[in-house]
Amino acid sequence: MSDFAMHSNGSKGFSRRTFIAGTGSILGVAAVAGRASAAQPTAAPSAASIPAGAHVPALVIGTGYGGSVAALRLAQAGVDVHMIEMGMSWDTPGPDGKIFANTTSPDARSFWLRTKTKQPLSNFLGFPIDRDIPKYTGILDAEEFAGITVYQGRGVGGGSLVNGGMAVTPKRENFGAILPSVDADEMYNTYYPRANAGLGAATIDPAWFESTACYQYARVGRKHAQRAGFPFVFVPTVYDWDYMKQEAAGVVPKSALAGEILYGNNYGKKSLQKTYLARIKETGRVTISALHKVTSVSPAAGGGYTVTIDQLDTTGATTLTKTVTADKVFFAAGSVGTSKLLVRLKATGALPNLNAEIGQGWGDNGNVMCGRANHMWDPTGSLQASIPTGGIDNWNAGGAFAEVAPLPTGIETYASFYLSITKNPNRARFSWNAATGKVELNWQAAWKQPSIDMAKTIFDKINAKEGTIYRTDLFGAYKIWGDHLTYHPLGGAVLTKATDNYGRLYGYSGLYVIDGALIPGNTSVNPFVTITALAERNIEKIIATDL
Ligand code: FAE
Repeated sequence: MSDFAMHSNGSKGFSRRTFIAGTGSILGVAAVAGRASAAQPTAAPSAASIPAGAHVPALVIGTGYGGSVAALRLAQAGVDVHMIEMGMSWDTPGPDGKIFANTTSPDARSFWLRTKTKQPLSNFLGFPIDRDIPKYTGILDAEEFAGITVYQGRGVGGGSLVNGGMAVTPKRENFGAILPSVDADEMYNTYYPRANAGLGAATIDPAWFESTACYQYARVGRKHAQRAGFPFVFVPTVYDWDYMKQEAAGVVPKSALAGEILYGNNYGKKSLQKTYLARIKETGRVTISALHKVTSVSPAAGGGYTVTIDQLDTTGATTLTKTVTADKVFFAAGSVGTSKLLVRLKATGALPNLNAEIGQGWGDNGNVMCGRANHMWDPTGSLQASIPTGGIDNWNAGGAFAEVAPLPTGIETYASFYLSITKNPNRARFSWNAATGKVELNWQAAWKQPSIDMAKTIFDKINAKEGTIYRTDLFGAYKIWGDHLTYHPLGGAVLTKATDNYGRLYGYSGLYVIDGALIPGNTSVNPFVTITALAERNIEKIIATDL
């Protein structure tokens, strides 16, 4: 079984050997060299990967927003840092010449250890569109809990590899409800600007927005919003707008205009790989171990912490378990990753002094999706830029901010599509199930109802005004609401509850949380700018006082 085609009908004939040779990292290349005819590839250690027995001053778990900010600022302060990332490095093209798979043709690269895709839009015209793929350490994880599927990025760059790139700073008037213990003046004067500059956030050229075919869907979305009395607001993104203009002019390879997004953008998007992680590389003080997963952190006999790490191959199997020590450990594995680790380590006795707030206060940022069916005389366009650029703001009146999202199918769908962020008050808790050896989340499917009600404050009104109806074919047969998922997990180790006001974990000095787990469930808009800004604030304080 050395060929993907033998056990997949969705792989488009990828050969496993060529695929692994071409994709992901030095690890992948080494794996091929070492296993030519073996059934399962084994990832050999690359020169950069952390050696067993190593001692590092600072170890960062995860390479998303929080982890990248922490590593950059520590390195700039003269601290040597090692980052541990369970996903691949995503720096080498596959046999098709591209690093990332297209949204319209998912393959092995698309999903984290699944044999079938689990696309957020599961249906089209009522028909299921998921397909078989080879199991591989792909880029998008659709992690299933009892009541909700949580989508997350896997690889060096975390969520920045797969996300929509909407870089939204919450309205200042809403900030007090988002992070009540954090000084808003400091955030809006210093840390939000620092985060936005570091991320390269920029707003679309308004004149180009008005004229380009690829944002017709957004102009239709704006028209419908405004006719129903709602403000449409432009939001900055981290896409390179000059590049997108060149895509539209046909002079560079297409990415946003070729529907790339969920499984990575080959060009144009300023993921963390192009921003914070590029600057991290320049410091020369940070090494990154990809395909390495932290499984335990516990106090070391001589001070500091013992960290246990599984080295993975591209089937997800552990090929080596390493133990290292670190003076300081930063949990930046994302809201779900950090919460799962801390809950398990507390329950199983590795970190028993963590407090009872660990695992609490988790929310879905009120995510809910829906589509509307437009009239035949109101087309949204067959060419749709995959990067959303605006939203409908009804937060204060109705509890919903709806991003006007693309449906980049390449054909005219006469549909308008939206991801709403709502003021859903429900909060869930992670807990350890000793019988199954797993961390569970007690979110219940019915807890999305407030989100649906809030989204309806916008879309019922638009439908009434336009004489249109909801699409019922995108999330199943006759199902209006995409209420089974979130893209925006937040909380689980909340600021001032599980940690102090700067992310220092209660119970252990030298352990920090520095990612979306700190934020109590909702940011009123898309979250990565707030996660980045909070990390900038916290690491500045930690460097000044703890090192
Ligand atoms: P994150 O970026 O998830 O990074 C955590 C990293 O830790 C990941 O690379 C993991 O693989 C790694 N990891 C986890 N556990 C371990 C372990 N045990 N050992 C080693 N490594 C580990 O965390 N947000 C926006 O603001 N705008 C958008 O337009 C937007 N669109 C999105 C679209 C999609 C499809 C998705 C999935 C998310 C989107 N988001 C968006 C959310 C955003 O990407 C997310 O809030 C941030 O990435 C979270 O940042 P963190 O640093 O908390």
